[in-house]
Parts: sequence; C-alpha cells; structure tokens
Amino acid sequence: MREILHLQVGQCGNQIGCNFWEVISEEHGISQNGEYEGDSELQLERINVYFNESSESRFVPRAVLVDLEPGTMDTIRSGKLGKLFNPNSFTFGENGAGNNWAKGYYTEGAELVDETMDVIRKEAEGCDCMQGFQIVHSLGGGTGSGMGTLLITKIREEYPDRMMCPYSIIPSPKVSNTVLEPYNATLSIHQLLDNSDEVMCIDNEALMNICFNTLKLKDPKFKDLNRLVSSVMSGITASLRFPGQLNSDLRKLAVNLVPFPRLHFFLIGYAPLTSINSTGYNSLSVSEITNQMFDPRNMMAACDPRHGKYLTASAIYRGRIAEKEVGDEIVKIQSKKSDNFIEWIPNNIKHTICDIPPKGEKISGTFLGNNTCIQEMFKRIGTNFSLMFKRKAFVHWYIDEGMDELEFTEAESNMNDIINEYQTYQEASLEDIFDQYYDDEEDQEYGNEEEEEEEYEEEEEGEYEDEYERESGEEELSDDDEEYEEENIN
Ligand SMILES: Nc1nc2c(ncn2[C@@H]2O[C@H](COP(=O)(O)OP(=O)(O)O)[C@@H](O)[C@H]2O)c(=O)[nH]1
Ligand SMILES: [Mg+2]
Repeated sequence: MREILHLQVGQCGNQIGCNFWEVISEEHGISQNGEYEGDSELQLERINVYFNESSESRFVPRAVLVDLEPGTMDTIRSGKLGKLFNPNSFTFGENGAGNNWAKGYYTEGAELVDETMDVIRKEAEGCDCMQGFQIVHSLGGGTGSGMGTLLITKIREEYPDRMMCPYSIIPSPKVSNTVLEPYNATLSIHQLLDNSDEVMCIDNEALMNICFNTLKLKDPKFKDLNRLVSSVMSGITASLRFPGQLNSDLRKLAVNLVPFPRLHFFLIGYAPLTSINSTGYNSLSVSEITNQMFDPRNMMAACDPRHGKYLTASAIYRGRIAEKEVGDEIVKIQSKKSDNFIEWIPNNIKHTICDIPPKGEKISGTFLGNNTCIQEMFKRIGTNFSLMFKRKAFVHWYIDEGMDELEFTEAESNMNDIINEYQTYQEASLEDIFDQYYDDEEDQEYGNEEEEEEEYEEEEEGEYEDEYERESGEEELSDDDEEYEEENIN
C-alpha cells in the first residue's frame, strides 16, 4: 500500500487538519470512534493510504499533531475527534512561538523537534511502502511556519526520496493577527522552495474574498474559511484515496504538474462554492462545473490566472459523470482559453473522474493549476517584507532567537528569484525555448574544448538531463494506460 503520513502543525494547521480528518472519515465511512460503518467497497479499497488499521479493526488516522502550546491539543482531545486520533501522536510544547518564525525554527521548535521526529519515525516504520508526507500549516504565525518548515527540512534529510506535499495557508492583511506575517511567510517560502515537491497554496485573502463575494457572508469566521479549505483538500486527495486512473499518487501528481523543479506552487480552483445553508440545493452540469473551476473567482489564491499562463493543469471531477462529457468539456475550455496556456507544453490539462461525490453534492470539481500568475501572491508578500526590512523593523525579535540577519536577505532574494523565474517562463515563446536549448548545447561544446575533466562531467550532466526529459515526457503520456493496466490486474 502506498501510505501517506499527515502532519498538522500550529493552531491553523491543527484546526484545518482536524476538519480534513472529519471530512475524509465521513467519506470513507469511518465513525468518530474509528469503526467502519460504510456501505461501499470503494470506501475501503485504498483506506490504508491515510488510515492505519489497528488489531481491533479500528481505523486510526496516520497523523502527527504538533503545537508549541498545549491549548490546541486540549481542544482536539475534548472535541468530536478526540477518540479518533492515536493518543501517542500528539506532541506539544508549553511556551508558544509568539508569532515568531525564529522561535519555531531555531529555539522553541528546535527543542520539540526530536520528540516529534520520533513519532514520525515510528509511523513511517509501520508503513509498507510510504509514498510521502503532507503537512498542514500556516505561514503567517510562528509554529506552523517556523517549526513546520523545520520539520520539513528534517524529514527531507531523513527521507530524501519521499514526496513532500505541504498545504500552506498564506497570510493576508484581511485576516491578519500580526505585522510580522510577511517576514514569517517569506522565511517559510525560502524553505519550501528547496525542501518540498508540491505546495498547495491556500491564501486567506482569496478565502476571504470568496466568503464575501460569492457566499455573501457578512462576517466570515475561520470556521467558514476552513470549510472551504476542507472541501478543497478532500477534492485534491480524492484521487489518492479512491481508486482511479490519474494522479493516483503524490509522485505522479508532481510528474504531471511540475515542469521545472522550483516551480511547484499550485493554484487551486474549486466548484461548486456553496455556503453551509445552500449545500444540496444546486445541481450543476459538467459544463458549469468546468467553467467555474477555471473561473478566477473560484481560485483559492488571490491571483488572476488571466494575468499569467498555465504551464500545466489537472482537474478532478467527482460524481457519476460520463468520461466523454468531461473530455469534451476539457477540450472546449482549452480551446476557449488557448492564449492562457503555454504553447510549448502540448496537452497540458489532465483530468480524472472519481465516482464518489463529496457529501452533500451530486458532482464537484477540483482544479490544480501551475500558473505563472502565482507570482502575484509572492509579490504581495514580498513587497510588504521589503517595506519593513528596508528599515530593519522588528528584525531584532528574530536576532534575539539566534538568527542571522543574512537569512532575511537570502530569503528576500530567493523570493525575488522565483518571481522572476515565473515571469521568464510566462514570456517565453516556443522559439525562446528552442534557442535556449541550442545555447545550452553550444555552451557545453565550448566547455569540452577547455578541459578534459570538465568535458566528461558536463557531457554526463547533459545526457542525464536529456534522458530525464524524455523519460518524464513518456511517463506523462503513458500515465493513464499504465494505471489502467494496474487497475485491471487488481
Ligand atoms: N484559514 C485559516 N487561517 C488561520 C486559522 N488560524 C490561524 N490562521 C492564520 O494563520 C496565521 C497565524 O498562524 P497560527 O496558526 O495562529 O500560528 P501558529 O500557531 O504559531 O502556527 C495568520 O495568518 C492567521 O490568519 C484557521 O483556522 N484558518
Ligand atoms: Mg499558536
């Protein structure tokens, strides 16, 4: 079985994480005591991806819960899901992180991290063939952002070949609790760039806009934002949790969506968007779902896809829908928005159907896009970071925790780099890509003349890159067939 190990860190991470477990437990027919009460074989077929089965045939989330203060954990233990989690999977500190990334990464978090790694190791050892990790955390506070990225770094060291998939909640001044958020978020993104494979960007700014403009809520609360997040998480993970044919594990998802290693921050769309009171009243057609999924108003990051280009995209439909209908709609939308798709990656929208709809809906759609417009989100954070950092405002709080100011400078320039990289690929035409390819080749030949040692190395590197491109290209094309065969054999 290809297991996933889930982590939830900090207040936001734990609140959203618990919502996620509530939703998927229900979808898989697991009661709040961990007993199976479902009615369909499909619910159990891949249950081991997220749940451990204990000897008394109880299903227990493969989850590790972490916070630097005990309050969040107490709330979970006394709440609805208190009995669902394994009591050994809670690790917590006493002092909190005071919304300071450095406390999470260097001091308070560093004290707790070994204990947490022990719990993670134990869970990992119990797996048959773990595919990777998902972590839910906010980037604006101290624990989820600082200790969250510390855990990501430690996990990468210990499990370098497993996938790392963070669900990162991006701060917004519209929902803010502190002025330090741009610092915390930038320092986190600096880490996420190097140590993660696919980041699901969930932007509080966009969630707030959806609550106001689409759901018409006058005074949205975290509970309303988190309801949206759990729908999206359930949608994204549906292809991992239920039998299907595309993106059936974290690596395949990354292979299809990440054309360049650093460009792994996804824009997420979801349809239908409904408030608690109106679920179940509207039934949309496949065509309406498709249009909404691609609609800027349905995006979970405050970026406008019309300002950028899609490098790749992937849509997952849920419900009893005909394959042909979905295929037709995808062709339609791709030709309608053809200017919006990069021309040098052909067939860059993949889709899949999961028969089981989310609770309360007949059909739904979740959309993952690798769109260059995500740079708008980075710019928003980066601008606020630079305004404060120019005057070194608040920097002493981080230095006090033993941090070097240089790390601020590096994080800032890493953020600027990624913004520029997105922009470069957005502007690149088919000709540019060819030119670049030939330039690279020429450079290599030139190097050959210079030194023999180097020649050997560079040639190897070049070959490897070529091969890699060919291989991943093939994998993308044959993904469906391959999966289909697997399904038949089983
Ligand atoms: N969407 C959402 N955002 C949250 C929630 N709780 C906190 N946040 C955001 O997360 C950031 C603060 O991080 P928090 O998780 O409280 O800090 P930590 O406990 O130190 O990790 C701020 O940007 C908040 O707006 C939540 O339940 N849902
Ligand atoms: Mg906290």
